[in-house]
Amino acid sequence: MERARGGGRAAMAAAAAVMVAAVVLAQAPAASATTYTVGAPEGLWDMETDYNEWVARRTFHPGDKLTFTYSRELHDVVEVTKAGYEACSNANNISAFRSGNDVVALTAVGTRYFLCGLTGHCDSGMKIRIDVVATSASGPVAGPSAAPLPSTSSSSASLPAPPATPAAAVIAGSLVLVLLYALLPLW
Ligand SMILES: [Cu+2]
Repeated sequence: MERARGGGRAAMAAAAAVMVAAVVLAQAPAASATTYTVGAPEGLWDMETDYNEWVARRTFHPGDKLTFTYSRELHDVVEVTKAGYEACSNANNISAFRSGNDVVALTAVGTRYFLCGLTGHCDSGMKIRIDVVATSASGPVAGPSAAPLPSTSSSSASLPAPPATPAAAVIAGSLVLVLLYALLPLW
């Protein structure tokens, strides 16, 4: 009888631990969402920034956001189709922004295309293609071969590395604590 009751308590404790762990894990993706200011830190949404290079050094996942920061007198932001991106045409635009501080949510996996709608700006390179890729289940792989630069310029030697998310360590620590608290009353 005593063994059976003890077994029941252990099972409940284990179930509670699993539930708490599930909650912790469910919150992990949201915690790692990132807001990127387009072109920053070296540039912004302007005529000088190399957006191909900027994009190549970053990985975008669902839940991330883009912020386009610019002078409203000088630029705007138009989301276009692939065809519009390639032709620098905003004739069939998906949406347009002109607040000077526009936030765009990257909600799903896929490719998004943005350009400046002012005459000549897109042709001068003011357009950006964002590939939104699924977050890998095993977490970010911060290997030494990450983000190869298309062009080797000496000025890019001191690029700040994207911050590594210690989510896995936090989750592991939480799990240990949860299990400790759950099993403590049994001793
Ligand atoms: Cu412009």
